[in-house]
Amino acid sequence: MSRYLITAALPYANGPVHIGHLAGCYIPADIYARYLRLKGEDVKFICGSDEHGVPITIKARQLGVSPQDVVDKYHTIMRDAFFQFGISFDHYSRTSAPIHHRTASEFFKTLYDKGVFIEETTQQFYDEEAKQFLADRYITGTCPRCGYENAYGDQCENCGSSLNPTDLINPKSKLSGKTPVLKPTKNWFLPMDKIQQSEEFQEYIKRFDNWKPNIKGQCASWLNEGLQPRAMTRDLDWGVKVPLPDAEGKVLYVWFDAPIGYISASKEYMPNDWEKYWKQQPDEKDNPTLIHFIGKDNIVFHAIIFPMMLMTHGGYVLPGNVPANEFLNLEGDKISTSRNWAVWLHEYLQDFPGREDELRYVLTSIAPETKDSEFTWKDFQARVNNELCAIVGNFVNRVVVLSNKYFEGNLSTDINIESHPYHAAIAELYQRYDEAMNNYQFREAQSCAVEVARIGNKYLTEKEPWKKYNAADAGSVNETRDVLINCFSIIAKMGLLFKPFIPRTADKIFNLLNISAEKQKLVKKDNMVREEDNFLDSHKIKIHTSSVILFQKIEDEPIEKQIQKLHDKKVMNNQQTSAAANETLKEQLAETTFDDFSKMDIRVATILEAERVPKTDKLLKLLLDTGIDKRTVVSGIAAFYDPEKIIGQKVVMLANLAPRKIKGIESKGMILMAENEKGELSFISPQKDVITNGSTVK
Ligand code: B3M
Ligand code: ZN
Repeated sequence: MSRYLITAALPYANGPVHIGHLAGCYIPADIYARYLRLKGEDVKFICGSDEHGVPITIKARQLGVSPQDVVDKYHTIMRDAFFQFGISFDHYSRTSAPIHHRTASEFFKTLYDKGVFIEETTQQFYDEEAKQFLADRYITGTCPRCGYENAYGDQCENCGSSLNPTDLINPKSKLSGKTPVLKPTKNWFLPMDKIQQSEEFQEYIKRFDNWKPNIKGQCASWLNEGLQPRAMTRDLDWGVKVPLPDAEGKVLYVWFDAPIGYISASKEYMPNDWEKYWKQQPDEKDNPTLIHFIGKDNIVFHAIIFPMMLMTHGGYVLPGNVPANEFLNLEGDKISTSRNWAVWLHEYLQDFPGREDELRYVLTSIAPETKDSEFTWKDFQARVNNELCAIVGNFVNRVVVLSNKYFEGNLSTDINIESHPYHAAIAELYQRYDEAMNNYQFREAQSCAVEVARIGNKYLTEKEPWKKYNAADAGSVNETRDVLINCFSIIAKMGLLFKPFIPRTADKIFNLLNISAEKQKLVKKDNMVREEDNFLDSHKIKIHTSSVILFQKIEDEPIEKQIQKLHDKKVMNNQQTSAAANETLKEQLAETTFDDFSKMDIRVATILEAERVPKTDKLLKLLLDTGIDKRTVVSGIAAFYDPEKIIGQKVVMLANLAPRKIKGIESKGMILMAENEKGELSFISPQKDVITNGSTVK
């Protein structure tokens, strides 16, 4: 028996969980944990809510509540949804737990005392009005690459460039709306460049050769580029306080404390034994195996940064595998929380009560194991109806109905159920199943279980007891009984293989056939994977029910409803976004004094020349006649206007905007545009010809 510590990524407690989370991480982790338990391994499956980080503070601010309120709400919603879907965590904790703060803090202190960190003072943006340093996400400004005016300090969502806050043109604090100032601040950096060179790390990364190609590939590209030191502390007030005297107002970087959450949750669950699942043992053979299930956006943190932390701390085992999945898309579009393009688990549970296994089955059938994949409601319906109902459920029910018809459910007899002719084919499926499971190929493993049901259906159809049974002929009665018992044996095996995938359905099968929990094991004998001896006892086959409906067919109507619901959400969401934009606008307007307004020199001008700015999609370089001078303005309107067609166009401009350089061109002023809720832009021009260049707008 080996010891395994299995983790699933700690979900951020700033929103509920959707099918993308389930398919990407929680179902695969659960399948693997359940599979290892079937094999009799010593497994601890650990997870919890990630309750720190900037997204949570932003959400709290949006809702006007405290970050603790936000995480309390979502922690419960997420934990309950996981439980309902049968995700069999041994423990589900949270990073706001005191034991986590203590554990993360001690971990940091150990690294600090060992001199692992580099202390460095850097210039960070500071909001003088809110009196605090600003996390990257709290700063917005114009993207230097594409001119998009609402880029974040870490990324422009328009062109996808990753940015530093100091790259932004005209940065503004999201807290006060004011221009932030640069102020020096000290932080502690993990010297990832140096650790990358260490012998221990070089030895560790040899493991990547046996990992899934998507992880190997991503890690290789990070390592080839060369890792950079990364700050492990942040100037923020929500999180685990930095345990140093000169670190007032600083917390641990969320990606430093979150993976330690796996350790603190283990401690909370096994106060006396947790080290057996985390630490190197006196005899290397006894070392536990650590496996992290995650989505692809978390690879670097689990395969590189966390191992570096464990390594520099010392004493811990390093991850044995990080089987990350790619992303699941929904009805042709990326799943997005902010756009509300998702199937939320709590909503699914309301709309399809008691049908958790159906969703588990479908999400595994289409799991994004090697590349992004797609969920559609029609495909969901087809897989439930054509596979679960028509193949699996139908087989079980046919056998139960026939057993009642001919034997009143009592088939108890003395036969060797392993002797039936399909035994060899099923034995082979067991080997394929086992190999696929060990390689984290859960789609393939699940299909082996379905294949067992296909074999059963075929066998029953060939034997056609409904034609052969004759109550007056003892030979035909016995043959029918044998056929049905063989079918139950196939059903029992199928139930065993299905257990990690659709556990509640498997339990229904085990109940039907009186198979106790101790017998639900996969064992290895003569190098073959198989079930326990006497797994199904032929004496015990007494069926106490007249029919068994494992799965209900899904009709068109509820599917149409779901599709409609998604599209309604999209429309509603667009309206909400523009409503929110209006709110912001109202606030901004309310704050503008007449004095502020009078400072603006707004006037009419005419476009004399227009050309695209090379290597950009959005920008046009314009020469304007402003009535006072001729000047160059760079404007992000290329998606809406062809340069050739706007020569001679009258526009309204802000003429006294401080000049700024965009793509190396000095831009003096800004053209004012009207924008609809889709973000489409239009010039605003005067109605009457008497308005000429230089006329002012007041
Ligand atoms: N909370 C990111 C995420 O939910 C992060 C994972 C932490 S795992 C230690 O995608
Ligand atoms: Zn951009």
